[in-house]
Amino acid sequence: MKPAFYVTTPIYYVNDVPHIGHAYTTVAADVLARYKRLKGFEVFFLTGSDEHGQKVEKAALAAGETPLELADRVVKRFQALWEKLGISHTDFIRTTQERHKQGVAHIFRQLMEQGDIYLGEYEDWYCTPCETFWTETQITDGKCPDCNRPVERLKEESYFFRMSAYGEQLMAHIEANPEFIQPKSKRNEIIAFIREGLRDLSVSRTSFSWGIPVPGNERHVIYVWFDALTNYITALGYPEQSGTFGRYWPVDVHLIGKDILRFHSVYWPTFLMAAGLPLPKKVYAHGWWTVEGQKMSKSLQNVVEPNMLIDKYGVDVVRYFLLREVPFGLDGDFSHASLVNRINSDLANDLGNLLSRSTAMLTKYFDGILQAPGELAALDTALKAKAEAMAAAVDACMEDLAFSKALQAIWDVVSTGNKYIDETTPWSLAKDAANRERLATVMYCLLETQRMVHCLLAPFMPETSRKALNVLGISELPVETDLVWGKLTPGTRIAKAEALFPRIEKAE
Ligand code: ME8
Repeated sequence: MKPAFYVTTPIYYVNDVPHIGHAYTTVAADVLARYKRLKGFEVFFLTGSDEHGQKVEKAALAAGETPLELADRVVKRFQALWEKLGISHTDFIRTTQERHKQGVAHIFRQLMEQGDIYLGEYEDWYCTPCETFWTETQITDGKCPDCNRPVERLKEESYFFRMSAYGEQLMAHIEANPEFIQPKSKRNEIIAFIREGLRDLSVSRTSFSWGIPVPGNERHVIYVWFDALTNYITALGYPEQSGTFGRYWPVDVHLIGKDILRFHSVYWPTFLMAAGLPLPKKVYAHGWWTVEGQKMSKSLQNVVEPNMLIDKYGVDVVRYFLLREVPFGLDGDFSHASLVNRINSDLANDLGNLLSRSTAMLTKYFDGILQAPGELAALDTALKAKAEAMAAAVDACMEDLAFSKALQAIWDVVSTGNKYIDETTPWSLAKDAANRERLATVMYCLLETQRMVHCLLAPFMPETSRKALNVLGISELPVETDLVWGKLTPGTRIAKAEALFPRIEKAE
């Protein structure tokens, strides 16, 4: 049986339409999922939508719809975008689905029965947009420390989760598992937060009704984060613990943005500990995108719409840019100029050009028929060694979720391939029939290198790789055993490749 791998994205709120921030996490998860499939894993890749809570209720009211009507409408936009971006998720969970509501009610009831959830009274400062309570010392000038919007005083009867009882156990887990929270800088922030002491967490609301009712007390709805986080197990069939849940839990990695790390690395693990379930193996918080140097916001009208980018530049360009431009884990800035730069230099000049140059030469010198290579010379062995080392380099990067570095490792080989053409000068070899075998060897090395490049690039740029591998006479999705030298078969007919990426003129 294949080994299992489980990766998730956050479930996105339906009060907002998808933008590049959402696309970023989802593309990263997709690349990881595709890479793990290539490596022989059976992957469960989960994404979905967060549809309950006051934010959604308010947005629906403003739009003159019921919350469910709003959710039904907006969720389609997410789903359509994921389709357009080539996202290969296994399941899409909506928190309004019956399977989810039942699972949440189940875990809530269990924690109530064992005394980890109790009824009390809550009074504090509340930020409605963030759906978060803050203490007096956390707010400044009556503003939310996260979003800087005004907070209001709120007092209500509330169910509490005994989070304070799990602080030590959580700390011990974090210390024993250095990989659990990543990247490291973020891990330190969380450790500092837990050291201050965990308070019990309010896990129900009575001030609105759009949510999952507390079992046995319908005046309360379950706190939206308790509800939302549980999606990661309800999608696997929890509370049923065999079957899919048994196969995939604990999750290998929760991919999230840094804005929601505390929910994933403090709240969620303590809920799981209380429920007696194993903790996630890894929670990875990536950085934040700004746009042309500014925070993305509706009021600044600078929200970057992925649909528009895909229509203009193509899906693989967007996927490549997002993961190449910024090291995963750091903040980054989106600008059209840097996107165009990446297209022209990395994609058109380096990657695209290498394929068109080599296939054009094969057409010209050998009528497009790949010849068997002769003995390898020093230049050839050097190229082969680089191509062979690439698979291990990419694998190490993918283990660390260093997507940008993985792409650099691939591009290192692409540049070496381009240099190899300049150094072997096939056009001068072609002038003398005595060099026929040498020319055949050079052509083989060039094309075989690109086969390996496109196998490893397939998780990042599925369309581009499919096209390139097709040109090389390969129609199957790459698998792990393809990542070795010498798989191209002599005799294969290889047509001159069309440009993979047209250059973009700066004026556009
Ligand atoms: O927080 N840069 O949903 P959400 C990078 N429903 N990533 C960004 C981004 C940006 N500028 N903006 C958004 C929620 N993201 C909850 C999650 S999970 C159980 C519940 C991405 O719609 C990033 O992944 O506000 C971030 O964590 C997520 O969108 C927040 O999406």
